[in-house]
Formats: sequence, C-alpha cells, structure tokens
Amino acid sequence: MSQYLDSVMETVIKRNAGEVEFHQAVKEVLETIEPVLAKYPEFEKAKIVDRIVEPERQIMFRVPWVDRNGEVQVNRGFRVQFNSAIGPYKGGLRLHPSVYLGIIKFLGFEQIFKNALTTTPIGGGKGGSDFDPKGKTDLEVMNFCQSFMTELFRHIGPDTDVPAGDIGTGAREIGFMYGQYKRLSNTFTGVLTGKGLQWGGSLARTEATGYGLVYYATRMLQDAGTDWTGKKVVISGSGNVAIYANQKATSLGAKVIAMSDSNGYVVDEAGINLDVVKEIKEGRRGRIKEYIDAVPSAQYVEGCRGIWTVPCDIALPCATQNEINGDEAATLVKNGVKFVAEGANMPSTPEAIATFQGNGVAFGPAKAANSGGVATSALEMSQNSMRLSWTFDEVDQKLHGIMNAVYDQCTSAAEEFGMKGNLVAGANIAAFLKVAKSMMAQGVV
Ligand code: NDP
Ligand code: 2IT
Repeated sequence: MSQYLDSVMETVIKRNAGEVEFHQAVKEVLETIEPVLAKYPEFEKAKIVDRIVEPERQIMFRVPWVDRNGEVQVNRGFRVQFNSAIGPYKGGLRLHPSVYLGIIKFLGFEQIFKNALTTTPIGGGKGGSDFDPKGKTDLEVMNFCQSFMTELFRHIGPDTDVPAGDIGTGAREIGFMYGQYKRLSNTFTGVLTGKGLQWGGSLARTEATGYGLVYYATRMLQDAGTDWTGKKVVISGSGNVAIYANQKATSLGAKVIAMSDSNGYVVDEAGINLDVVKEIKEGRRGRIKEYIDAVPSAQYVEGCRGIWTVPCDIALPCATQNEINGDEAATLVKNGVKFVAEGANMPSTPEAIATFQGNGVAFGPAKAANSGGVATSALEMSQNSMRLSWTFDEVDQKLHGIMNAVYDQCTSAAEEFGMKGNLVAGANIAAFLKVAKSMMAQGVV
C-alpha cells in the first residue's frame, strides 16, 4: 500500500478501535485501489478515501420489548448510513447475537461497493440488532420488530434509506417491520424490500441472491471453458442464499452434495434433496441434522466448519463472515476445488483468498458474486415507484443481465489496471471508481 493508504488504514484502526471485521473489509479494498489513486491524483487531494471509510451517519438505539414470560428484554439496534453518493442508502438488517457496531460497519462498507456494481442507483447502508430470532415465538419476534421499527422509522424512507433482509431477517420479520412503519408514518411506500408478494414485494427477490450467485459463477466457469454439468458443489449454510444457490446450480446440472447450519453439516452423495431442506428450514425452522431423518442414506457431522473437508469442484460459502480460513482453504485446494464464489458477505479470510488465488482457483468475491439480492431489491424499488409488478421471468432476466454486467465490470477493470483475472481487484476498482467520481462531482459533503 502507498504511504497515503497506509495512513488512512492506521486512522481507521485507531478511530474504530476493536472493530476487527470493519478493519478487514476496509483493508481489502485499500490494498487493491492503489493504481486507481495513481491514475487519478485528484482523489487523494479531495480526500475521497478518507471520506469513504467514514460513515455519513450511524445510529444506535435501545430496543426494549417484552418476552413470553412478561419479562422486559433490552437489545441494541443499529443503522449505519454509510454512503449516499449514488443513491439512497440501501442494505439489509441482520438479526444475530453476534451483531455489534463493527459487524454492521463492515457490512455497510461492503454494501457501498456492491451496490455500485449492480448498475442500479443505490447507496450503501446496513443495520440490525443483537436480537436472536432463534427459538423465539412469532409474538416475541413481532414485539421485537415493532419496537425496533418504532425508533428506526424516523431515519428511513423510500428516497432516504431502504432496509431489507439479511441473516435472521426474512419474510416474517420484514412483514412485522413494514406493518409498524406503515402505522407510524401513515404511508404505504417502498420503504423496505423483500416484502410479501401481495403487498409490494417483487417476484424473484426471494431467489435473487442465490440465483445471481450462480449466474456470476457461470461466467467464471465459462471463462475456464467449462460449465456446471456433473460438478460436485459444496454450499455452506441452509438459509435464503444457500437454498436458492442450490436450486439454480442443480437446475444447471450440478450435484450439490453438502449443506450446513451453525451446528453441523450434511453430506448426501446422491445430491441434496432440496425439498427436504426447504421443508426443514423454510417450513418448520428446524435444524439441518433433521435432514437424515428424511434421507437416512445421508450423513450428518456435528460442527459446521468441517464442511470444507468435503471434496468438491466448486465451493459456495453462503453462511457468514470468516467461515473459511487459510487452513480450510488449503484443504479445499488439496481436495481439488477449482472455483469459489462467495454468497455470504466476506466469508473468506484474507489468508483464504490468498490461498485460492495463489493456487489457480477462480475466486468470485462477495461484493460482486452476491450482488444479485440487492440488485433485485433495487428492481423492487423501481416496481414500487411505478406501482407496477413485473413477472417472475422479467425480473429474473433483468437479474441475469445485471449479473453479467457485474462480471464484465470486474474483468474489464482488473484488466485495465494490470491485474487481469483478479476479480477481487476488479470488483473493488470498478466500484470504487463509480463512487469516487460521484463524490467528486458532488463536492465536499
Ligand atoms: P439466513 O438467516 O437465511 O441463513 C443464514 C445461514 O447461515 C443459516 O444456515 C445459518 O445457520 C448460517 N449461519 C449464520 N450465522 C452463522 C455463524 N455465525 N456460523 C455458522 N453458520 C451461520 O441468511 P441469508 O441466507 O440471507 O444470509 C447468508 C449470508 O449471505 C450472510 O452473510 C448475508 O450477509 C449474505 N447475503 C444475504 C443476502 C440476502 O439477500 N439475503 C444478499 C447478499 C448477501 P443457523 O440457522 O444455525 O444460524
Ligand atoms: O448483503 C446484502 O446485499 C443483503 N443482505 C441484501 C440487501 C438488500 O437491500 O436487498
């Protein structure tokens, strides 16, 4: 890194003490944009990088609610409105006990660049809470969501900030939050995405992140002269992204042989039966180990990280950040993995990325590969503004076109800046350029 970028990184670490995931996300971007700053010295003069690493606004608030025993619970809510250079803040809400400011800031920072790649006009933001929806009753989840929105509603709006789902926030939570927003604001607007299909949601939004991931990975396969047919695929997680990545990859001829949740993983050499997974996860909110009750020939192994010891051609990490470390990446490489595309946000540690790239594994970074979800959220916003709904095929085709455009931006930026084939550098550079030029045009704000 140049001296200037080094000094920005130092300030980030000092100013955001202890927020290690945020430091990691910033470092990865700063490490790849040096040639851009060399070509555009005006960016350094205007302190674009110093500004881009500082959220425009961050909101933290108390979320009190009453549980099923009548006891008062207190959670912490977050919304980080990171960058609005190219559009209203846009990004999901994560509900998971591990959430703290550093997680939301890493996700918000990534979101700026991801959203820039989608070709749609959306800025970057992220939010959430350390509330754990697991094991809660619907009523408890509603109590929490209503309390959360009672504070959040004053900070968001269809032209200001449009939240959506992420880990722990699915259709049920978006419904409860939307209801409370509508009640408080007395408006029916596109203030959240991932809404129910009967009340403003977009067809194909549920499938979009997983499908988009597979469309992006298809281009990686094509560039290597191959396709999905007969490929063995390992997918971590068994949530929204993992399920629809499985569905699309399987429909293109791949065999998905393993999936997981935070407790363990299942291996089914015959190919995972997705109907069973959907029934467990979307139906009864169960655990992946229940898969072997329905498919006794499959194997369940306790401990989620072991999934990376399952030999495969293609790995799609779709659970959470830092779920593949350097050693696990080395095991994947030793077992013959040729392609890795990230469905989750920042699932590979820097050591894992270096291991993949250093061993000829094609590597598709999260902010490009999983951008289909938020891109389709932007399509939901468009439909809401027009008060029209497109068909599933119309949305899916637009999504497919967007993923191709995202891929093309990554490859051409990498090539232009002398790092041909490096999709990490390509994604960071293409996205940074778009945001930086917009910030330059809008003055010091
Ligand atoms: P879900 O809540 O639907 O599913 C999350 C899955 O990941 C579950 O199987 C969960 O297991 C597992 N998981 C979560 N946290 C951990 C953890 N700490 N350790 C091990 N496993 C874990 O979330 P999504 O599918 O929506 O999100 C998955 C990833 O994709 C996240 O990184 C998210 O940020 C990213 N993403 C999501 C998008 C979307 O549109 N939903 C868009 C782009 C990225 P368990 O049930 O045991 O917790
Ligand atoms: O990480 C992500 O891109 C998401 N969770 C989706 C955000 C959105 O606004 O659809």
